[in-house]
Amino acid sequence: MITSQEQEFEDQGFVFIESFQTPAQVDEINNNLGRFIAEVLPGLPDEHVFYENKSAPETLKQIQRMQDYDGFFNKLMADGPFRQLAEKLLGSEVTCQNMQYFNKPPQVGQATPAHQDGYYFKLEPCEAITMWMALEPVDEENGCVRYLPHSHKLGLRSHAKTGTLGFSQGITDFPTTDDSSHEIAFPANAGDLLAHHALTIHRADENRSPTRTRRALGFIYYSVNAKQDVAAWTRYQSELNCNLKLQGKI
Ligand SMILES: O=C(O)CCC(=O)C(=O)O
Repeated sequence: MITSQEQEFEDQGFVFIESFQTPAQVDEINNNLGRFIAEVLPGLPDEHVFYENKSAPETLKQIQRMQDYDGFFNKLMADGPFRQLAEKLLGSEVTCQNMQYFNKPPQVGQATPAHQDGYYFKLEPCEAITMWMALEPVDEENGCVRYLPHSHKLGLRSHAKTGTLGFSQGITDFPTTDDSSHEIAFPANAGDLLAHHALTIHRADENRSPTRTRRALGFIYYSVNAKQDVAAWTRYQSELNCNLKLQGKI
């Protein structure tokens, strides 16, 4: 049976689910995140940890592939409501790809350029989903996620390098007048979840708050029907990592 969530995902390219996790569950995630940052993060390779300013630990902005480094985050991604929702919305079994921590530290947290995740994933067919769950209140001031409804039905737009660490590619002609008039901002509370199709155009502003962080967790799942061009993906990743190292960003 098709539920309204699946219908909305299919029509709009995203769904917004309030209180996907309870306050107690969010506390448990935040506690484990604190433990991960204190104990696990120091052992991660440079290409999986990004700072706005590498010499200032408080400017930590992204962690990649958390599920590979920690049992708690592996279970959270692989086993439970996030994966179940991914399978329901995509209508297929999924594989777990990447669990990410996203922060925009106050004063320095940069904007997320408009992009389509599918441009990075190199999948055929492009069947994948990204979930994004707020770990604290997120609004227009500290940089909430913004979606362009129905954009997942219009194919991939042209992307080019952005210079933004963690979001290396952005849509070249964004925003058109049409983009600006249709974009919707999604303020969220801790535990609220956004889930978008890999072709849905999205972005977020910089953090303009002088004091508040903007912390969230991301979950990327591919449909088992999607085949990755592994050679193209590996080539792109190693070129990117090499450039980031040369620029002293990682
Ligand atoms: O956290 C953000 O600013 C955006 C995250 C994002 O683009 C994604 O999860 O695909």
